[in-house]
Amino acid sequence: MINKIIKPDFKSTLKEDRVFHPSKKFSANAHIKNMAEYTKLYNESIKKPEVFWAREAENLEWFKKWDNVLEWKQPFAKWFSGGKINCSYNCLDRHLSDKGTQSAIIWDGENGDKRNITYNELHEEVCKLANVLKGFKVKKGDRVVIYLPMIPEVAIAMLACTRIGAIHSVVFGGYSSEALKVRINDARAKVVITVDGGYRKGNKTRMKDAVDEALSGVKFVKNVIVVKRNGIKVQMKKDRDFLYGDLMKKASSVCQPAKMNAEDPLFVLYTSGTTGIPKGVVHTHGGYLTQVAMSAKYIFDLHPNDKFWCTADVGWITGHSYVVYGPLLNGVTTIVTEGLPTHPTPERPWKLIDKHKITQFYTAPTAIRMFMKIGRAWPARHKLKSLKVIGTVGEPINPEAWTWYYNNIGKRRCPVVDTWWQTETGSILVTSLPGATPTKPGSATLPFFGVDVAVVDMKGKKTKVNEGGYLVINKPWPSMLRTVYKNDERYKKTYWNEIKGVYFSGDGARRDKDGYIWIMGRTDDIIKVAGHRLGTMEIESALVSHKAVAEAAVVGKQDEIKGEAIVAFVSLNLKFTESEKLINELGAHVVKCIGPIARPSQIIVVDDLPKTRSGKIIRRILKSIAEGNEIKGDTSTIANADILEKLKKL
Ligand code: 7RM
Repeated sequence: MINKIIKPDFKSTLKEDRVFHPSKKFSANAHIKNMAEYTKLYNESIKKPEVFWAREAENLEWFKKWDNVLEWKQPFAKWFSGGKINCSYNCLDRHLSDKGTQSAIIWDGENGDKRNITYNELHEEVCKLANVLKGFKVKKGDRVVIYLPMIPEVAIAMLACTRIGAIHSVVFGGYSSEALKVRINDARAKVVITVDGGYRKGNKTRMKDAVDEALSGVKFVKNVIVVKRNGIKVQMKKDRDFLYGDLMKKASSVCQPAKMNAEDPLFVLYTSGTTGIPKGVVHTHGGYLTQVAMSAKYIFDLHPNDKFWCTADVGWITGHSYVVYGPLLNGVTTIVTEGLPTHPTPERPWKLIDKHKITQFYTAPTAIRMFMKIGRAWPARHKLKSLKVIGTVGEPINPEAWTWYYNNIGKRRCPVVDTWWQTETGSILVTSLPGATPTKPGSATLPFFGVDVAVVDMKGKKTKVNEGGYLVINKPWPSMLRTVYKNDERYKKTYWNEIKGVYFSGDGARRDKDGYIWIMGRTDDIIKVAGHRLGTMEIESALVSHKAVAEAAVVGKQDEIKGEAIVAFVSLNLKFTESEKLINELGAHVVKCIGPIARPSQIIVVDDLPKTRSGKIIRRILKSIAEGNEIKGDTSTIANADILEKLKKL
């Protein structure tokens, strides 16, 4: 639910008038060459969605054609129902006759390890692992949790699930055992695929231990498959845990792809919402695959032999759609990298681009700002001549970072695509098209094909030019989430009830005189820290689960690199007093409950939190305090006004 007490600050201060046009040379070879082509297709996609999407779906291979392109009983959509399809078949088998020996995955490990996996090899591995899963009695519709670092096995595991129709749920490797447990429980997974441990800045991490902890007392997980990565010693529970390598040695490499219904779930991905419990976002086969394949093709202008590098972790939606499925559905090479891009040196990404002749680079503003801070000397040493398109995703990009990216990575040659979308949307919905759209730094530009967006007020009325409002989507699209796993009510309430009749994104935005969309950030209690999506409520529940904490309120504070940083205000239980030790302990406690990404950068102890008469914490005030700003707006609703004076002194 959006926080009705915080009226979002919709005044946009961003002024940016520059416009960048794609070069003639780029446009000449692009799938979409100019705005006239974009407009024509866009209009068709909105006026005749069934014609448009049927044509796009036909680019995939279906075992059986669909009966209906769309059945829409708001808020439940069915796309391509009656159709039969398989994801791994479309990512792999379909390409083998002409691309069998081409690289499907080029992997660059954190410790210098490298692997090059051809489509033939990937197909073989996927079939083998699918047979291993079958051996563990995994059937259509069963859930498999994947808790792995960025190693090729993560893609193999996802594809193996889709081959037999099992539903995968990838859990970000940086989540703690407790966060993992919540997800395994909600999904009621039958099998978990994990690793002994990974690497972080050269140090070995322990992941199997976290799985063991998460599984204590859990009966429904029958087997754990353990990939060997960093070689640390781990415990193997008899009859439950098996080494990936041992299992694969014995597995057959012949596995027929399951014929899945278009509307069968493909995966569940947990994402933060505005309550303490994450939501299992459900995506299905037919619609998701169709829109992910076509969005990757048009937005990154994919051509045969392209090498596509998306730096996201597969634990997030960006990794699902544009590390694994988008590139493989298009038969290009995907670059998979483990560890920080700046480790062992800040030169790593630029070296990699030149070495492999990478053609598309897709990253987040937080990474761009970090590269910017480290300095342009590093990319300046590299030609980066192979790059054609560079992209950004995850948070609003400030025009300075956009321009730096354009100048220093794109070398003023490559169009920048600023792509807006969400875990729930499955694929990119607002973006420029690199060969067509004139771009404005800081704007995600225009709606993608088939996407009917609007910026409206709470009543659903369109806002005026440049006036802020809520970004909504008027009509269903193929890769939209179908529901929240096992919770249709939460799905309806969160996405289709805030503003009547439309999909509520939770983002604030404005449209300028050219119809360009400028995203202004979240209007609810979700924050983006270094591109990671976190719910303030999750962090708050972690804090109050510590014995010293009486109450907690978490807000996002503007941060030069991370976009937002986490600031926590806590009041303590009577027996406890503030100390450095306690503050450190609280930070560590959040890490234990969620993971290092959720550690507050600041924890501030207060006597009391500012509240309304009905007891709701007024976060707006805390945000101003955290950012060192004057407290603006109405403060008359505060019940405990005396606390305000104390807070101001902080
Ligand atoms: C893909 C992803 C979704 C939230 C979304 C926005 C923010 C994403 C942009 C952006 C401005 C962008 N999925 N967001 N892309 N804001 N410009 N290009 O990030 O589910 O993890 O997060 O991210 O607030 O609602 S996500």
